Amino acid sequence: MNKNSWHSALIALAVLLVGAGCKTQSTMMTTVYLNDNWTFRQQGQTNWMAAVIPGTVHTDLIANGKISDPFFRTNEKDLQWIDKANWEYQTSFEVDEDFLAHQSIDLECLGLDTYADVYLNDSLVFLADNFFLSWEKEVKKWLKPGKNHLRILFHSPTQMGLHKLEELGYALPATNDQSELGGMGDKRVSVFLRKPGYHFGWDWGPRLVSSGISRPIRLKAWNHLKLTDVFFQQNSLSDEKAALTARCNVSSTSDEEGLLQIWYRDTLLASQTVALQVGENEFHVPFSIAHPQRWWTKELGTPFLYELSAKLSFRRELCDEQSHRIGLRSIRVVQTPDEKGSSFYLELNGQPIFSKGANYIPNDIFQTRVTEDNYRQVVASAVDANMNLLRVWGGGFYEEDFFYELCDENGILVWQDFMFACSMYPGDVAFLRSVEQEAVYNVKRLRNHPCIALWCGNNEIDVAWAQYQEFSGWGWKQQYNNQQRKDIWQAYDAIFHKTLPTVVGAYHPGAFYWPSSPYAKPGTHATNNTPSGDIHYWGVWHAEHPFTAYYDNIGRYMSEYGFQSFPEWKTVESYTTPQDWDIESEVMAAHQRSGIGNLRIRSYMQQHYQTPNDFRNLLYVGQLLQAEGIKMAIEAHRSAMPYCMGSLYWQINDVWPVASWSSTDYFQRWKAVHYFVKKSFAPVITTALITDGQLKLKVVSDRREAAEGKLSLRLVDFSGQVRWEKDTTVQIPANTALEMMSLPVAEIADSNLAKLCVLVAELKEKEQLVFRNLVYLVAPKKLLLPKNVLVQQEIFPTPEGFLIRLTSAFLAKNVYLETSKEQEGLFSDNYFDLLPGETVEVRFRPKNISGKLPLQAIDLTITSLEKTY
Ligand code: BMA
Repeated sequence: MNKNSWHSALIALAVLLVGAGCKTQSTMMTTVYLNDNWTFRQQGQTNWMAAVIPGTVHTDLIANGKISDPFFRTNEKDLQWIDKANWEYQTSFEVDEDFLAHQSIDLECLGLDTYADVYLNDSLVFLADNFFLSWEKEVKKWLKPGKNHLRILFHSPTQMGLHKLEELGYALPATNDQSELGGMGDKRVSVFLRKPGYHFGWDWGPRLVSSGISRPIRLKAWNHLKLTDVFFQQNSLSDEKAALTARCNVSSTSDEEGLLQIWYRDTLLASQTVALQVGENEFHVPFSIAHPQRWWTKELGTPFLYELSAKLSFRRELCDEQSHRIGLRSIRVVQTPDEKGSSFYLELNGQPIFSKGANYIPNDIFQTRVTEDNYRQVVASAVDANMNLLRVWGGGFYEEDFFYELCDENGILVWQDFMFACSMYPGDVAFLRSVEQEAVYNVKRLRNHPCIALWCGNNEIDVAWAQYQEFSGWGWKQQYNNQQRKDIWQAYDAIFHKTLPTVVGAYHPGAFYWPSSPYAKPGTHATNNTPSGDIHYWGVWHAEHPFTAYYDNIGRYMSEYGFQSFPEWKTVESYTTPQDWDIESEVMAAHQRSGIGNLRIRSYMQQHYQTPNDFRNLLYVGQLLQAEGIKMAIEAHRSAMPYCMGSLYWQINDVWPVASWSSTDYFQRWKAVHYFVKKSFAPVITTALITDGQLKLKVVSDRREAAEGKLSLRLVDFSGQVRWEKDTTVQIPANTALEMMSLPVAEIADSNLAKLCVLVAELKEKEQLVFRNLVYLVAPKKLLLPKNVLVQQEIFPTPEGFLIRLTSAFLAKNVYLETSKEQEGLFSDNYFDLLPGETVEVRFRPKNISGKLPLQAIDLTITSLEKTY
C-alpha cells in the first residue's frame, strides 16, 4: 500500500474523528489512525529522524539520506549492518476526555516487522514476534487526556534468530538464506523467525533484512459492542438460490441484547436478535440471495461481486459494521482416479478449468512502498496475458487486502501458499503456537475473497526433505542424526499435516488444502512426471534438458517451471554505470542471484541463437530465448489437455531489478516472454511440435462449445514467396486439445529450404483468423535471415496513445519496439515476427508519468534478430 495514500486518507480520518469529539457512551465505534508524526533512530543513538508509516528502516534511512539506493550497483553489500542493530520508532498523539470516556479502547497494530516491544506512555503493552500477524491490545488504562506517547522497539531480527539457533543447537536447512552475504557465515536464521523468507535473499532477490511498522496502527474506541470479524459463508448455490450464513464475532461489555442485520446494498437480507454475553461471542445469521449471479473467471463469464454488510446495533443504535465484497461460486479441486493416476484440476461452478497463470512473489523487497498502482499493473498484466490464476508463493507474505480485491474484481483465482518455502522449521511449542495464530489470522482475513481457490502448506519442502525415500530429495536428511531427523520431520508433520489443515477446515470450511507444492499423494513424493497432484518441472534450466523436454515431462498440473532472462536495457541502466555493462561484471553478477544463471543462459543461447554482438543485444536475445522456452512449455502443457490441467510458470514479477525468471521486471516492464505468454494463453491456440522429422499440429480450446474450423498452412520464404501450402477442415473441440495433423517435415521443405522459410499455421473460423502460429523448421541460429532488413514505420496519434503501422519487404524476426524512459508505455504486441509484405498495427499506450504532459510524439527504436550478430 502506498505510504502517501495511507497517510492522507488516514490523517484526514483521524482529524475528522478526534476533532469531531465523541459523545460519552456513544454507541458508534470511533477510530483514530496513528500513522503520523513518527520519528526513528538506531537504538543507542541520540538523533531522531523522520519516519514514514507504514515503512521500513531501510526506506526511512534512504529518505533521510543516510544510506544510498540499495539497488544501485553493489550497494546492498554495504547495508548488511542494518539488520544487526535495534531500531526505535516513536510518535505522540492527542486524545481528549470524550475519547477516553469509551468503555474500551483497543490499540491495533495491523503489521509489525517483526520482534517489536510496544510501549504506550512508557508502559510495555505487548511484545510482537510474527510479521504475519496483526496485534491488538486493550489500552484504555495507559491512555491519558492530552498528549500520549507511543514507542516501538524493534529488536535485530538476526540477533533474535541467532539466539534461537543457539537454543536448538543445530542448523536447519534454509537453502536460499544468503547468510554469508549478511556477514553471518553459515548461520541461517530465517527459519526461526516468522518473517518473509525472501527478506534474507533468494535466487532472484537481494538480502535486505529490514524492520519496521509494516501496516497501519490505529486506536479503536467503543462502547458496548465491537464486531471483530464477519465471514459470509456460502452453504449451497443453485440457479434459484444461494444459501449463506454470516458468521459474526462480537466483543461485548455487557450481557444484553443486540441486533444483527445483513444487508445487500439497501436491501435487508436478514435480521436477528442476539443475546450478548460479556467477552467474546459468535453468532450465525442464515440468509439467502435469490437468483444469484455467479462469480466467474473472465474466460467463462463475469466476476460478479455482491457487497454485503453486517450491521450490529445495541439499544436501537448502530454500533459497528463490516462490509465485504463476496462472490458466489463453487470451487473444488477434482482428483478423480483414472488409469494413469489421478486428475488434478479446478472446477469452478461445475466447469473444469485449465489454470493458466504464473507464480507471484512480492513486488518489492520493501513491501511498504508498493503502490496501489503497482498492484493494479501486476494484476492487469496477468489479465492482459489471458491468465486466470496466480499462485501467491510461500517465500513472501500473505498479500495486502488490495491485491485480493483486485483478483476478485478481475476474475483471477489465487492459489494461496502458507508462508513456508524451501526450508525446514523448528517444532517447539512457541513456534507452533505462533504458526497456528498466523494461520487463523490469515485464513480469517482472506476467506471472504472469491478469488481464493485453494490453500497450500508450503513451497517444495515435501520434495526437498523426501521423508519417504531415503535417496531422493535435496540431500537434507542425511546431514542429521536419527533423533534430529525425527524431530525435524515431527515439526514438519505437525505444521503441514496437522495445524494448517485443521485451521483451514475450521475457519474456511469446504476450502481445499494441499500440503505442499509439488505434492503427489500421501506417502510418496512428486517427481518430474508423477501422474497425480502437481509438479514443479525444472529439468529445463537446472538439469539442462532441451526445451523439447517440456513435452516429455508433463503432469496433471504444472505449478512451476521457468527460464531466466536479463531485464531490458532501461532496467539494467537503472542499477549500473557503463563500466558494468558485461554480464560477468561484479555489478551484473550482484544482480544475478542464481549461481548457474549466466552459465545456463549462455549454454541454451548457444544452442538456439548466434552469439549476440554486444551487451544490449545479449539482453534482447536472452529475452527471446526465455520467451521461446516458456512458449514451448505452455504449448506442451495445454496440448496435453485434459491429462494436464494447469500451467503456472515461474514467475510473473520481481522484487528488485535483476536477472530472473520473471516475465515482467521490477519496473513492471513486460519482457518478451510476457508477450509470448499472452498469445500462448489465448482461449484457442494451435501448437506445433517437431520430433524425429515429424511435425505434429494440435488445436487447444478453453471454450465450452465445439466448432469447425479451417487450418491453413503456408510455407513462406523470407522474401514472401509461398513455397508450399495445404488447407484442411478441422474440429475445434470444447475445453480440450485435439491433434489436427501430423506430417513429415520433409514433405514441407528439404533441409536447405527449411533455413529460408517459415511455416505460417493459421486457424480460421468462418474466414475469421482465430490463431496464428509461426513455425520455424530449424533453430533460429540456423536460419539464413535476410540482413539489414528495413522496417518501415508510420505513427498516428490516437485517443489512447499511438498507432504504429509497420511493414517490411523481407522477414524481420522478433521485431522489438523500444521507447525512451521519458516515453514509457505498453505496446499491444512486441518481439513479434513481421512477415514479408505484411502490415502490422501495434497500439502504444503511454504510461501516466505524473506531472508530465501527454506525449505529443514517440521516437521508436526498432531492433530485429538479424542485427544482433
Ligand atoms: C522454484 C521456486 C523458488 C525459486 C525458483 C527458481 O522452485 O519455488 O524457490 O526461486 O524455483 O529457482
